[in-house]
This record gives sequence, C-alpha cells and structure tokens, in this order.
Amino acid sequence: MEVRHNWTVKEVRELLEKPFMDLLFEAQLVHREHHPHNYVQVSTLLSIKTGACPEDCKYCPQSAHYSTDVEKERLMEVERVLDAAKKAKAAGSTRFCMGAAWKNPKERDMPYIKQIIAGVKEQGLETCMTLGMLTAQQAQELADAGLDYYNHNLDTSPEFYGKIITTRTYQDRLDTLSHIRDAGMKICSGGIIGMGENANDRAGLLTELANLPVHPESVPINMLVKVKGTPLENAEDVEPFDFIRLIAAARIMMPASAVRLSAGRENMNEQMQALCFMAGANSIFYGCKLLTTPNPSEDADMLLFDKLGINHQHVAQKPDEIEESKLLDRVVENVVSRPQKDDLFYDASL
Ligand code: SAM
Ligand code: DTB
Ligand code: SF4
Repeated sequence: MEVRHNWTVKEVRELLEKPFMDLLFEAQLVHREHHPHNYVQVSTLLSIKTGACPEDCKYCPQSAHYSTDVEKERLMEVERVLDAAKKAKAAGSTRFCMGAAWKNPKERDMPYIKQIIAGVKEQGLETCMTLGMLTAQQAQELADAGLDYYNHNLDTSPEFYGKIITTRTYQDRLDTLSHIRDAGMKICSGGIIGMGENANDRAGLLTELANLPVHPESVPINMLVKVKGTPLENAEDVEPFDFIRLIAAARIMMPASAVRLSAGRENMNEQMQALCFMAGANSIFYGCKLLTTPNPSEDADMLLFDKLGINHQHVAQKPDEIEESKLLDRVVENVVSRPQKDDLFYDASL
C-alpha cells in the first residue's frame, strides 16, 4: 500500500465519518499488514523536572500560568532517574520516556541529560525525552549521546493552536521536529483530543502529522486529562467512538508508525481500550503515573493484556501466526471484493 504525505482535511473528515465498523476493519487490515498483531509496546514515563513551566499550554497542570495542585520539583538527581528506569525495566517496560517542564533545555543542562541517556541505555531500555523546543545543535547533541526518540507534539490543528498556546508557535514546533529528524533521531509526535476543538481541527491535526516529510515513528493520541486549576478543567467530554475513530484514521494514514494510546486511559473502560487496539493502537504508557497525573496500574494493564491475548515484550511473530494473518487477509479480500448484492445480508424475499 502506498504511504501518502498529501492528505487533505476534507479527505480525512470523510475517512473519520465512514461507518464505524468499516473504519475499524480497514484500520485493522492496515495494522496487520505493517505490524505484528496482538503486540502492544509499553513505555514508562518519568517527570525529571516538574512544574513552574514558563509556557501557557492551557491543558497543562505544570504551567506556571495556572494554579494547580502540582508541586514543583527541581531537576531529579541522576541516580533517582536511573533507579526509576531500573524499576520500569523490571516491570516489563521496553522504553523509558523522560519529560521536563521546560520551554527548552539550557546549555548548562546538557551534560546532565547526556549522562542520563547513557545510564538508561546501559540498562537495555530504549530512551525517549521530551524537553521542549530544541535547536539544531541541541538535537544533534542528543542524537550523538544516543537518544532514540524525542517527543514533541503538534497538539492540535494550526487553526485551533492559538486558542491553546500563545508562548510558542506552531512553526516553532515544526522547526523542532525537523531538527530532530535532521539529527537522525526517531520522532514521537501527536496531539490531544478534547480541548474544545472541532471535527476539522481533529482532522487537521492528523493531516499535519501525516503530511510531514517522514511520518513520526510514534504518534501519541492523548485524551485530555482535565486538571483542576487549568483553563480546560471543565472541557466537554470526548465521545468515546470519536476518539476510537481518530486512532483508526491515524493508523490508516500513518501505516508504519506506532500509534500510542496515551494520556486519558484512566477515563476509558477496558472495552474502549480494546477497541482502540482493534483500531490499530499498538503502544501505551505503562505505570501508575504519567508525568503528574494518574494512569492505570501495571497490574490492571497486565490483566487487560491477558484478557485480550496481547503481549508486550519483543517477541517475533511465529511463522504460523504470520501465515494465519495472511490467510485472514485472503478471506477478507474475498469478502470485501464481493459485489454489493452478494453481501452478507439475508434477503427475506428469496
Ligand atoms: N514541556 C515539554 C513540551 O511540552 O514540549 C514536554 C512535556 S509536555 C507535558 C508533553 C506533552 O504532554 C504535551 O505536548 C501534551 O501533548 C501532553 N499533555 C500535557 N498535559 C496533558 C493533559 N492534561 N492531558 C493530555 N495530554 C497532556
Ligand atoms: C504525550 O504525548 N503524552 C505524555 C508524553 N507525551 C510526554 C504526557 C501526558 C501528560 C499528561 C498530564 C500529566 O501527567 O501531567
Ligand atoms: Fe510546559 Fe510542556 Fe506543560 Fe506546555 S506542555 S506548559 S511546555 S510542561
């Protein structure tokens, strides 16, 4: 299947508005063509510098512009970070993602950051950081230090963006993404649903992500965690089916990327999460805390994975499973290509 970088918002709206079952079915087919099925990658998050952020992102409990219950904390000592990474690995995580509530890292922070990257990698974990905007030189330094992924979200559509953040522009974010790419790191970039954006904005976010010169390797789709004290604390709930549809569209538009079912799982039941996996989500944040807000416990996630027959360790798909998946594709092709009148409806007049 052709990997596209020329989506229009109108086309994405049409994709999102397909009958739910058709959309999920298509997404699952694309998923099986590009990824091992029944596999979900898990990453653990750690906030290495919490609160007092100069940016004004209206969703964020760590912004200094709002008064929330988040207690600000200084930069975490290297040993504490490495200890948390060790625990994450022991709990079954394969990637360790570290976040700092910064506009951007300062030069004086770079030796600390490099030390952490080396220490976490030494434990056999993939590394990811989200530290705000980067210059081209900073991106290169992080890449040279061995950082695997850098997370920097577009968050929403270019049109809605100004309603959410005024202290950095959409173009600033795109520039940081191209610095990450040029430096040779993998990109993790996605957005948030539930901030009061409309259907065009949701389609617009996916359009921007899918039309980047190279698709982000990882696309986190967050459902807003409404935090008391932030301007979005009373935002309207997201319709669960609309959220699942977005996951499916992301999967179809960026077939080879990992689609991450990110923040907001505390407010999703097991069935909704299962439908997100069916729609092509194949990674999650794992562990009872995101950066500052709660996430389902490791036990709860393992129980859900057990119920669904999902594995989360790097296990190569067995040859018979791949064959089974190809066989399914052939069955599906057969069903999809049948003429309408032959479809699976029972005609009582016959
Ligand atoms: N300060 C850095 C930055 O924003 O560039 C990195 C950390 S920031 C917390 C990482 C991402 O978390 C944001 O871009 C946003 O998409 C997501 N996020 C923050 N608060 C959230 C919330 N309340 N609900 C859902 N996602 C949130
Ligand atoms: C992303 O897209 N979601 C994560 C990660 N990247 C850094 C962060 C979610 C934060 C949710 C609010 C909090 O816990 O502070
Ligand atoms: Fe700061 Fe990141 Fe929160 Fe924005 S999302 S206020 S940049 S920590």
